[in-house]
Amino acid sequence: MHTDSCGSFAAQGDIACKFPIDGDVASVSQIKSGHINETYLVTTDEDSRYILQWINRYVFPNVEAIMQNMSAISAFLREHHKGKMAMISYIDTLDGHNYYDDGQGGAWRLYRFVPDSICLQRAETAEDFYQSARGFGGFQYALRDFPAEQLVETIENFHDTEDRYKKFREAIEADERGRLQEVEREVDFALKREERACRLQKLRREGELPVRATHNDTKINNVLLNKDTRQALCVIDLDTVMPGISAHDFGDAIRFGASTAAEDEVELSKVRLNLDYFRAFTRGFLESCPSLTNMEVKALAQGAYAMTMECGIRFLTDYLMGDKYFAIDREKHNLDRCRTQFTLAEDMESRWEEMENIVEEEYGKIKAAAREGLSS
Ligand code: GN1
Ligand code: MG
Repeated sequence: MHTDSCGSFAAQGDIACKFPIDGDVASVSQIKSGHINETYLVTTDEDSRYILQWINRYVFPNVEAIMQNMSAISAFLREHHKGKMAMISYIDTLDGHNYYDDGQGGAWRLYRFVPDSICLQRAETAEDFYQSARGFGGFQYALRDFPAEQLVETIENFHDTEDRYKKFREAIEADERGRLQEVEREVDFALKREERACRLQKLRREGELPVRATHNDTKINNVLLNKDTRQALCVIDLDTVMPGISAHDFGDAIRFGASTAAEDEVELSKVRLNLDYFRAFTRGFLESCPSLTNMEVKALAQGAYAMTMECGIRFLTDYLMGDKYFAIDREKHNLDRCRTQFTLAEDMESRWEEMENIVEEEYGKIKAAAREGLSS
């Protein structure tokens, strides 16, 4: 078996053999994508390719629940949207389990690499970003009648921004790594914006925003595009599909994909909201998800702001707690990530009207086209 230059992947190769793969493992390489789970590409001597994933049990203690949610969603999409919404399917282990427990705390699962797919870490063009919006919007639309209450909450209060603030305060209080002094400016920035960051929570509680089965982790690297047409092929990383609100799916995609810089950029002057990308995503999301209510559409810009602030305080909370949750590649990585999010949120504040106008304009165009369709 071939080993990669960055180390031996023999262990992952052995784990892949616990599943009924075609041929013998020829090579394993790590795909650097995401901060929680670890992902590997496994190729066999028969040229079959698989994606093997190690599930982080600190973040997902209930592996059964994530696999159960996934099966429920797959079954629903197969029944109601046959052929329209591609889904990855996990392969059972040789002894019939939907994941492999390595006996050392590790949980592993495997699926076939989706042919002709690419996974982008950043949109190369506004069109790529538009396509990712079609993927996530289409996913949301396909699940519009899915009984969200049947899903297990795999991470409690995941996008409950108020609860995120509560945990943030606890981390400040505990200051277990003595890092508080260094981040006073960031703490102050976050606390001043608490009410604004939590506005959607209130609307959800008051029943103004419907609770649906949402993806909750809509970074562009969670939708596969066709490598030739670059159209959305399939939404992946369904571990956080849970009851939620649509504005969060819109918003998380924006905070990651419509920023002019990487999530961990250290040169903060490079971090801005790219309004062309914002428009492209809005158009794709609204076109592919016509089931959104007027209130949901009105909440989209706020969703982008809420997700950016929330992610910023999550990074900061983890930094204060000693980097336990998000994988880091360097010292202060989580602090750098927090700073980009806050810079982006501040930029959104100054471009609020433009963001709202874009949503309104794109929504107007879609409604006008629908009316025209009806009358012709
Ligand atoms: C984590 O691992 P990844 O990149 O799919 C996190 C998201 C954050 C994101 C920040 C389960 O997602 O909520 O928005 O990092 N996932 C979980 O980049 O916490
Ligand atoms: Mg993820």
